[in-house]
Amino acid sequence: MHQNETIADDLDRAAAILRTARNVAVMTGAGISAESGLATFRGAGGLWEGHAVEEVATPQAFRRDPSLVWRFYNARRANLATVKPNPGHHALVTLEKRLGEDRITLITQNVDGLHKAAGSRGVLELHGSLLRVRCSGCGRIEERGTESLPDLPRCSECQELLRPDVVWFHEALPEDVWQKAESAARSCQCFLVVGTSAIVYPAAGLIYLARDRGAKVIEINIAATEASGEVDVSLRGPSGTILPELIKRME
Ligand code: BJW
Ligand code: ZN
Repeated sequence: MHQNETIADDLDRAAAILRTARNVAVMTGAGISAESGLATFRGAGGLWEGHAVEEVATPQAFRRDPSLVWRFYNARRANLATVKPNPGHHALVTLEKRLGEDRITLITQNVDGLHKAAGSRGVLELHGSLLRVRCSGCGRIEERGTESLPDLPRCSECQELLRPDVVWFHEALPEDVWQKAESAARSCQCFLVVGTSAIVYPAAGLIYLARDRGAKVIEINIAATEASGEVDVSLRGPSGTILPELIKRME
């Protein structure tokens, strides 16, 4: 069969799964924001190229050299002010409107805030947000958007160091957010996974939790991932093109 026909067939199969599901869970990763101009984490041109992950995304790194860690995060926060959501993010807003908020849960590993910026309402941010800071002393959380911060920003209440409100390796995910994500994965009939390498746990485990509970799994990614062998439909291509096409085919 011609390759384009295979893709068209897979899109139709995926659209049929989405259409017949009572509840849908979507989990996104850095790939959905790639077409907004944000680097993904892994691979050539990735955010961590030139940075050892342990140097910037662990609590140990922050204790060792907080100013290095803040420079890395402040550069990413400043860059966020220059980007906007792409057609992939917008398609998920359309899907939320079409299904109604009670039938869809949008789970993201991303810390870029682009789903909310696009207008998605119920977003579960598993790994926190670059737009918030948290006090490493008193735990107070503040929205600071993309405003410029010093290399060693301090809490106005207790003077301890602030940190980005993101989840680093070896840290627990926010408990309430995780509970909601797990419950959505357990109770959906369709789990749509977009633009993630599915390497990082516990997030990647949601894919298998949903599948083991009987959900059909659809993957959208430009490349094969850790999860590709386990999914029902694999849509290979950029999410900014595939997601709008998929939503169109649900009509
Ligand atoms: C496109 C596209 C296009 C491109 N269209 N697609 C050994 C050592 C240490 C830890 C562990 C270990 N073994 C296991 C662990 C646990 C660890 C883990 O999973 N490590 C793995 C690397 C093995 N996990 C943790 O530590 C977690 N915590 C934990 O386990 O706690 C235990 C605990 C329990 C109770 C109490 C206390 C502790 C925490 C994980 C936190 C992850 N945080 C990060 C950083 C966030 C802050 C920041 O941004 O700096 O989250 S890591 C990073 O990876 C980020 C992402 O959300 C996450 C996932 O990455 P993602 O989104 O999948 O991006 P990429 O780059 O990997 O993939 C992009 C994909 O897009 C690719 O597939 C492309 O093909 C595709 N793509 N363009 C569609 N246009
Ligand atoms: Zn404080």
